[in-house]
Amino acid sequence: MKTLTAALLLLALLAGCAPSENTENTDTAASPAAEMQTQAETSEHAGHGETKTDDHVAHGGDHAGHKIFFVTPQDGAKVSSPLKVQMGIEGMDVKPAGELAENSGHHHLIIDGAPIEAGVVVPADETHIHFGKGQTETEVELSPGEHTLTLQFADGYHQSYGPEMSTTIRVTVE
Ligand SMILES: [Cu+2]
Repeated sequence: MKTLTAALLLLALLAGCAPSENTENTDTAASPAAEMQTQAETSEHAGHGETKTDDHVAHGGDHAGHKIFFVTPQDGAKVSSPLKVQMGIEGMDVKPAGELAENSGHHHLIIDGAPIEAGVVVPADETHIHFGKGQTETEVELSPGEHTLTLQFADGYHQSYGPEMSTTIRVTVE
C-alpha cells in the first residue's frame, strides 16, 4: 500500500509539474533567442531603411539622388544640324547593355517623343536611339524647327527607369 501511494504521488508530481516546467523551459529558451534575433535583424534593417528613407525624403520625385541631364545642348538652345549631344548622369553607372547590374544602365535619346514608363522596354527606332555600348555622346540630324530631346535611362535589358530618370529639353534647329 505504501509503495502504491508513493508511486501515485510521484505520478501526480510528474503529471503536475513536468508539463508546466517544460512549457516554461520552452518559453524561456525560445523567446530570448528569438528576441535577440529579431532585435539584430531590426537594427540591421533599420540601418538600411534609414538611408533609403533619407534618400527618398531628400529627393522627393527625383530618383533617390540620381540625376539625368543634357551636358549639351542647353534647354532652349538654338542649334544647327547635325547636333552634338552629350548625355550626363549622376548617381548611376553607365554600362553597356546586355546584362542587368544594379544601379546602372545606358542612355536613350528620344526625339520629339515622351519618357518611357518604368519597366517598359525602350523601343528601338529612328526616334528612340539606344546607346547600348555605354556611349555618352552622339550626333543627331534634325530638321529645321523646334524639337524636343528626351534622355531616358534604362537598365541593361533596355527597361526604362521611368520618367523620373528622364529629362526633356527643347531646341530650335535653324
Ligand atoms: Cu537600350
